[in-house]
Amino acid sequence: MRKNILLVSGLLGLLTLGNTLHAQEFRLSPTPQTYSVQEDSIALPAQYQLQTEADEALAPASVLLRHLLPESTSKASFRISLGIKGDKTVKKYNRYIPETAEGYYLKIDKKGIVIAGTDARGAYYGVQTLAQLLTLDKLPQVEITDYPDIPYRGVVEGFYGQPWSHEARLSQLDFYGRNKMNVYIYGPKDDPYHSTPNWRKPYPEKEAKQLQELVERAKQNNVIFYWAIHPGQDIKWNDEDRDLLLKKFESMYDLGVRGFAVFFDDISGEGTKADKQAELLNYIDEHFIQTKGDVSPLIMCPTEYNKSWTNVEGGYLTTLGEKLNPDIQIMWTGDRVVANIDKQSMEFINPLIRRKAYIWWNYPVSDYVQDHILMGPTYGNGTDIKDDMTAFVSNPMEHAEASKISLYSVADYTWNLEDYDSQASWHQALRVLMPKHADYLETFAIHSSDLGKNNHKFRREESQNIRPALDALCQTYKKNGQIDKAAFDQVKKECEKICEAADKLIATDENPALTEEMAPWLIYFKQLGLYGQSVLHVLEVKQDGKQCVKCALEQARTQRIWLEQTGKHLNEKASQPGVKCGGTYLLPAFDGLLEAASK
Ligand code: LOG
Repeated sequence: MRKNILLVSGLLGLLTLGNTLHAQEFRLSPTPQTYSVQEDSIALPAQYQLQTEADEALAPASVLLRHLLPESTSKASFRISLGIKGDKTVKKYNRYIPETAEGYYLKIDKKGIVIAGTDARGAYYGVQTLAQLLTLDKLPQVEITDYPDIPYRGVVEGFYGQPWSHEARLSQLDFYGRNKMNVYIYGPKDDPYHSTPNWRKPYPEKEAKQLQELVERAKQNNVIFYWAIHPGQDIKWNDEDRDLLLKKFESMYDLGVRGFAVFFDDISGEGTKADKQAELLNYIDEHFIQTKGDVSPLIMCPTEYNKSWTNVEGGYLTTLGEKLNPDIQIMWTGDRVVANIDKQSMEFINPLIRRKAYIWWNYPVSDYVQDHILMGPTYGNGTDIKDDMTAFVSNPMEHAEASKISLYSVADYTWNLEDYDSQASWHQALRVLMPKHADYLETFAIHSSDLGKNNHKFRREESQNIRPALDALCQTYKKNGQIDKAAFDQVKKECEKICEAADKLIATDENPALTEEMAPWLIYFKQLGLYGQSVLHVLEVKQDGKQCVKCALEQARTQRIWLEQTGKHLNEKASQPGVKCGGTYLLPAFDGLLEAASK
């Protein structure tokens, strides 16, 4: 008989189902705050009875629950109860429900399942956790008390370049719901109706209809859809422009939008004046946000939105801090435009703006390194700053599907900072995106992580798995022309893996959107693997002395040209044209070896 052994590692919610043949690892993500599990799991009975409250706010949770468990029958004794603190269905469990907004209590035992939310969104998150547990063969008997560390978690589509497609956005919103993120801010720099000069105009019919659809989808996923305007480059500080802005917001409200933001980033001239910005925003707050009554707090992005661009004496941020109504949220990207956020960065900004900052994290955005695709682990933000911010939203790449690697981890981090494990989260993200090709995806991702030299001086680890071997091989070879056999074999194996990964990922239909986005880089990646192999071949031929060294050298040099040309002629229209990956360690190592072998 098969027996599942459940191991709980601390509060991590890491649950290993030990099976002699098919050991599989299971981790709830985002990592729950507290989690306890009993040794024996149960089979979900064929007959069960769903009990939910007929509350409109609870609709996304009950719709999801019914979708997961469609066979409810009133006769069954196994009860599945869903409700919010105070509801009859979950009354018995009131004292277990966490205080924190969006929390939930989930209990699974032989008698039934209870999902009791602190509020409607909490109940929804409880059902999402159940959805993850239902992917297991058997249901573990668990008690989970869970809530988010950061009140607002999500994404700001705020990059330059090709805005996401409608389809991509729909898929993103589903992804946010599944991963307990509650914010999506619409603000693509290259949407003409978001920015200067067309921010004053209403959307054409087709775009308006699509936005309406997005709002609806966000609602189903319990995501707040914010629409952002970027008027600063040509706004006149007069009643006419103020009213045009409000009129635009009103038209967005009519499409269903219930969250609004005003961005004053990346502008110059009149629009940058703090007192004028504050006056306008307070007006919007008082005459629109507050009067509507069903709208989320107003968000603003300041012109001085990071420390390196801040002139404290100039008084810009101090003015905003003093003048802006306290319920208006102020965005902040950290010490630089692109920076990890830590305690010190929060201690700088919060006193200046007299509130907790709304973090706009510029990762994995790649609009300043468009020749790169950023697929590596998400790491570097403080784990001790949960009480210092109201929100943490990530600005992603124009590659929506590939961005999910990082967004998955942003969801995990913002939910539970202390238990965040960037490596584990990354591995799992790869598995979520391409369950059957995860190992190949990992091979590609590990070599497509760093940004290369860039204006923002933001770098990421790359090729960590093979660096020791690459270093050892290069050092000994350059020193005395000797081949470190163990290192050589490892690098050779890695080159084979690279070629195989490129082949598998380009040919699979497991996640077509992801393959499409990666394709230019995969084409290059294959050439990189082949180049590595040709360089290693030179080393071998030189050592055994039996084959034509000149021929091997010529072949490697030609392969290098193939690589160069391939990289140059892909992604040609980008601001940083071409494609690059493996540029931080792999390529310099191969080049160095070839040069040494040429001597
Ligand atoms: C822009 C943003 C862009 C990002 C990275 C903010 C607040 N604004 O330098 O639209 O995607 O940097 O290039 C920005 O970050 N300006």
